[in-house]
Amino acid sequence: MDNISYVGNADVNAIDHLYKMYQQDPESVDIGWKRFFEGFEFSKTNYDSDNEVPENFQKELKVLNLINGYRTRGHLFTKTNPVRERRQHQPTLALENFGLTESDLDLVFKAGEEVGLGAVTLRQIIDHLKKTYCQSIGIEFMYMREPHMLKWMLNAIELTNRPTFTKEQKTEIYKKLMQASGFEAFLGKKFVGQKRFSVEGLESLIPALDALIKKGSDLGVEHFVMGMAHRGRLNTLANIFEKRPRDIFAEFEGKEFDFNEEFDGDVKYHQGYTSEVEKNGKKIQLTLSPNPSHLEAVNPVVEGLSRAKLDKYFNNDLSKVCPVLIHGDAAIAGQGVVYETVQMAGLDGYKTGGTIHIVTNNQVGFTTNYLDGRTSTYCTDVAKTTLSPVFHVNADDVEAVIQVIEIAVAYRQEFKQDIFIDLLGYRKYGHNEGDEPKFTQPNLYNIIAKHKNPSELYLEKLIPESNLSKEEASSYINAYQEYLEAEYAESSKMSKATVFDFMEKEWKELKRATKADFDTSPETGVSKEKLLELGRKLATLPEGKKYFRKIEKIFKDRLDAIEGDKLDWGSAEMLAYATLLDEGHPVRISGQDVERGTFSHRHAVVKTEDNEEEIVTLNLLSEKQAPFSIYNSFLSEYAVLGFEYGYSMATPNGLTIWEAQFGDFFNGAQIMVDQFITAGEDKWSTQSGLVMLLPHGYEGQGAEHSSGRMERFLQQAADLNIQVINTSTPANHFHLLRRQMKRQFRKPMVVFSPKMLLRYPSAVSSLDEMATGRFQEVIDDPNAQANKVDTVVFVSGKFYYEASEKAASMGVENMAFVRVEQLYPFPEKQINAILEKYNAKNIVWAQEEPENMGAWQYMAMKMRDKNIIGVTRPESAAAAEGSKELHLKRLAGLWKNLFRFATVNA
Ligand SMILES: Cc1ncc(C[n+]2csc(CCOP(=O)(O)OP(=O)(O)O)c2C)c(N)n1
Ligand SMILES: [Mg+2]
Repeated sequence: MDNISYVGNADVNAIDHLYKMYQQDPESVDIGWKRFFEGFEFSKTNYDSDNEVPENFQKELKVLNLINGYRTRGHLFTKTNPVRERRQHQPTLALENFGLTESDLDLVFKAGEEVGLGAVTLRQIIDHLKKTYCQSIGIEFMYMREPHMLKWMLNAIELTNRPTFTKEQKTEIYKKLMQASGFEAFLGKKFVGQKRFSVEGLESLIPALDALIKKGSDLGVEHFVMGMAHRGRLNTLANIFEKRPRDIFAEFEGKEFDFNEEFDGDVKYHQGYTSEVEKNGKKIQLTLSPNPSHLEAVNPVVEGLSRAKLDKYFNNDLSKVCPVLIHGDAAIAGQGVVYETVQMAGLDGYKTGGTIHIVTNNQVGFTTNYLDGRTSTYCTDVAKTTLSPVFHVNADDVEAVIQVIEIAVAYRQEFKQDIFIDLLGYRKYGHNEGDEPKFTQPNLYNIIAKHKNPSELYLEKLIPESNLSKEEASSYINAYQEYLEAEYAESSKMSKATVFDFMEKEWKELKRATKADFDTSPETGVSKEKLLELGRKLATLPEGKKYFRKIEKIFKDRLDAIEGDKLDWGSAEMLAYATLLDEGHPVRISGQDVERGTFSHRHAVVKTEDNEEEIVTLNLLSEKQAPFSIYNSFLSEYAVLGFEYGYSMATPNGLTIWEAQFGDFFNGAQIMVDQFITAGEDKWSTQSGLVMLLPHGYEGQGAEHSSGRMERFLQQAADLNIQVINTSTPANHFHLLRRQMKRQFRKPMVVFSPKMLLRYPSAVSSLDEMATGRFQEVIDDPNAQANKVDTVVFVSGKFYYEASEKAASMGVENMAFVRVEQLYPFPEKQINAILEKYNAKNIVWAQEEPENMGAWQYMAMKMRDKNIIGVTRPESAAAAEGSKELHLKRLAGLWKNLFRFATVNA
């Protein structure tokens, strides 16, 4: 039975058995077979309905089995590769593999109705199937599980077969193809040997994107958000986004950017772009996300950008925004973030109504042949994770490419799910224009050198069809070349290259930060009455519902904390959100288990005990409030952080937060931090107010539950790129979160958030501390008497409590414990003021992290003129000790080291 769906093992008895099962219970067989039997139930009605299956009915079954064979395996026998023979796959679709013979070819079969032909000969059926499934398009879709979707797809491909384009449409397609080739040829001529990552061999990408936008806009899409790597990006910018070629040429000419000094910029094929184009009389918004070299990393960022646009402008109408991801064949197969992104597609917190994935498949990754690039048959096999259909299409057959693009966008609009197009072409040159491909693929590149480009091939088809004359084509080619020449002339007059504002519309109210902006923090207090009003609302569960007793207690404690003026971390955090929501700033939080909170401190979402109704008190504040969204993420860091980064880039007015389960796990998303979060503004002049909450602190929980790797962020801190924070009080956390929305610019922020302090009796704040004031970058020691202090110990986060309490227990009075709550931007003025106040003999940085981690090396650098002394755990390869015992032992060593400065005996 296992082999029954393989046509090579087609055994009529087995099918007969399956059919009997189907008759007893249609649900007992696979959907493919169910569909298959449904389709020819009609045949049966024409035969005697006794239990014996007559011979001609058996033959009908064989023909149906053959139809099924083409549908499921036809894609293995296509002509989709323009430059190579395809690999051989077994079993083939030969007649004998279905128990049929040549002599059956001219018999008439009712099974033809299954493919919309009516009763016709087997020859006609096969001819139709070959045209549909085994020419320039190969389709994988029979694994789709929903019958209505399967039916839609069958209709789209079998009934439409090859569409006939009008003369005008063909001319349009030709023009786009000609522009794609013409643009590359022009760059090749003017900028010899410069990297441009030519699209040649896959030029049909350009008419494909053009058709995608046209068809998509006909079907209601108003905004396309795209992500793509190097290949064909400049061509896409010029011919799809309508970026002026002169601006691209100015970049090729190496002109300086017209921008401030600190801006480092990025290579021309990484910059983002936003534009508005007109298609069929409609204005369509196009966004191309900036992109680092790290292949596929942009995928979740595009999804986040798309989701933000859906939430903000379209009330979550998924038909209005369409994400498009363009992948390389090697990258899509090799990079795990593709899988993570695909897994997000249907999740409540992340869905964007289906992504159109296009693979620019040139059958090679740099020098690596596709055979060494993957185990799966196709580079797109990740699509099967979500049972998404895949079209493999010969990139030389541009009409076939347009056909599948149009089906894909219609499918996406109909079902709001992902779909893949594997555009199979070749790479005309080496990896870049200075690279020699014959070192590694001599045979293939001999063939490619002689292969005509797709626009020539298309012209050769159009001329005999009388759809285009040679003269007309020449006039189009000449006009385009003249246009490029004119643009080239303009570019040489430009003194600087332009930096384009990415998503200017969203960001026009905001400015860029300067150093002076960090001298102090803005006022972020909220009146006590307002805090009490909002606090009561967020801490009161709606009446008339049944709650778990422990939850009622937590909410009562929260209310008591607010009314009793002793706010713990969780209450202060919730109040920060409530006030921001009340002031019109949407708040979005995602991460693993964030709804309750990993450490059970948040309870932003409460489930009723009897029917699991979700109660979110932060959405019950007032009619006018901004929305609060909180989502438990799936178990990913890389894609989720990328998504939230993208979301924040499109949502300057909202607070976007990603929380790690423990800070230790953030490094699964290290690429997002290095390539986007810390460097985005410097490379692409984009801004983001993303907040990363990384639970951090040495509490004896082991090597992977202790450290958010502060040292890594501090090493990257430069040019005011991020804010690195380790706060110690609920009130400061409150001001910190509010500050993020109350400045005229946005900066990503990483917060080493506490675990222990969530329930630490002395880590509480009063409403007064939140009603006035601002975020304090540095907090002086409230207990120190300046005249007694000869040693100033700078500390950070929860370690303050441990160190100062230890000192108090020892009766130490000569040491002041000063908290550096903001590590970067370095609060130099505030630190100097404190040092002046104490005029101490010893200046110490004390931390619980090992010597090679934490903020020590950074502080040593920032305070190198102050003879600062470091007190740390000993250097360590692992981030923390593996047991509580060893943790305590090392802590004892740390105290010994620190309190050598004490003037009392320990
Ligand atoms: C994550 C990552 N690893 C390695 C590289 C280096 N690299 C640049 S292009 C390339 C090959 C990409 O092949 P493919 O995805 O097929 O795109 P193509 O250049 O063929 O269009 C590699 C390995 C990179 N940019 N990113
Ligand atoms: Mg490739």
